[in-house]
Amino acid sequence: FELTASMMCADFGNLEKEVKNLAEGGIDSFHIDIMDGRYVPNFAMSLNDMRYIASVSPKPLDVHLMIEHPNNRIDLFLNNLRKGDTVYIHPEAEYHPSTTLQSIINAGMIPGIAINPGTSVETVMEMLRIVKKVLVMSVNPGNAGQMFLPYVGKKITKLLSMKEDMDFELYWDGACSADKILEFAPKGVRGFVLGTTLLFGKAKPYGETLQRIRELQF
Ligand code: S6P
Ligand code: MG
Repeated sequence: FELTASMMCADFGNLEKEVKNLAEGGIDSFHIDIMDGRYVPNFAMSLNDMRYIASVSPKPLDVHLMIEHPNNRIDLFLNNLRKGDTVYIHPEAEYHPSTTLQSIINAGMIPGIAINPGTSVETVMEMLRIVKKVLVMSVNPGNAGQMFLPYVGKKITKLLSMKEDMDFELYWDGACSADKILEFAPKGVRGFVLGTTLLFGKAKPYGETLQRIRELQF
């Protein structure tokens, strides 16, 4: 399984060092939470933060756009990413989300959608045929350090059964803990976004934490 670092939880005073330590510690990619204070009630990282991390990161970026009408200025993000980076949009934030996904595909990036806890699989069904990645939100988007919402479990089970006939992989975002990885990695969830619950703000070096997660006994 893949492990991604939620960079809004990193120490911004030492961003280059944080990126280096995480990369050397074995992280697979960097998760960049972009917020506009409208689609979600918070501001997190900005375009410039993303650009900076892209410039110092040896690993792919995983950009999570929590902004209204991302297609209006999607070029600003796409022009500053590398082919093979992932861009997730929230379908509810766009009138024509499949047009936005097409812009992402045309630029050579991996298209993804993020599904909110209150959004059902049926509403995003058609987009599941276009995307390569689905980010299941197990907390409401906007903040790190929230509680896991247990009712999301049923939706993950449903998506896992659907992905057999489709071409997407499932990723977990929000309150990701060791017991969730233990439960859901064997069931087929491909990757996990690590934030304050498991990775940041701990006394241990990132490399040690990441190694312990990889050694979890299933
Ligand atoms: C939430 C955001 C997430 C968080 C992540 C933090 O709006 O999309 O990526 O940063 O969930 O992890 P944790 O363990 O603090 O919940
Ligand atoms: Mg996120």
